[in-house]
Amino acid sequence: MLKFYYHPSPNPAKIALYLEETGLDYEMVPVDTRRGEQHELAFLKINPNAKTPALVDTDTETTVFDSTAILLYLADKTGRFPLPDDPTAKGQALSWLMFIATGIGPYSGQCVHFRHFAPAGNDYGVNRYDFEAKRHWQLIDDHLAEHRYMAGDKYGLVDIALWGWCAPLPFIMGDDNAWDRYPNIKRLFDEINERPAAQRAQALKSQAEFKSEMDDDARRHMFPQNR
Ligand SMILES: N[C@@H](CCC(=O)N[C@@H](CS)C(=O)NCC(=O)O)C(=O)O
Repeated sequence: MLKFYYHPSPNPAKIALYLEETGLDYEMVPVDTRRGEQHELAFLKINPNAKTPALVDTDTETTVFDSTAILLYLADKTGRFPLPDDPTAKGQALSWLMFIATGIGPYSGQCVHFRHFAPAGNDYGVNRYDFEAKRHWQLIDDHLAEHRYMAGDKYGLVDIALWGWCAPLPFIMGDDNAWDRYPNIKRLFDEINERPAAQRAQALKSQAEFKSEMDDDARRHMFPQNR
């Protein structure tokens, strides 16, 4: 049995999609980060980084945190959506997977922070992260202009990782029309959204009550540097 520590946000969404695609038996454990549950001692034993997602594999008593580590762990454990065997294809798949983990995720996250949540007067930060987020997403769009999927010729692990970050793209960019800039990502996002597994992954958020307001209390939990 897999215990999946989840919040309805981009990195956990990757794991929700993987679990739904594979039909693995799992239990969703809500972690309401706007209520500070990521800082509870029991959760820190699972993820000392105090973020979602995390996974406990009770079959092997293994704990895994960080979305990309979880994807690789599950692909290795189950053989579903594996990395390619061919070294060249594997190199490409790993490169794009890590580009999403270390580029798309952190730059988009900081872009959201400075654009929507930091106190006013951070023009330098907004400019820096807006530029880097746009540059990263453009590299993905350029790649998808030449390739139907992120790695190889079929839907796979890297597409699953990318999907997690696609839904908030207009919010990240602060632009309701942001999809106009990224037609190739939109094509793949729409294709994945048609998959029943993606619809089940999106519906997971309705299985628990997550706080939606970003009030002062939520800000204290999410941005502890301001305490
Ligand atoms: N590198 C980590 C990042 C995890 C992360 O930033 N998770 C966010 C949700 S997308 C979170 O739990 N934020 C709560 C907080 O920062 O307190 C991963 O890929 O899992």
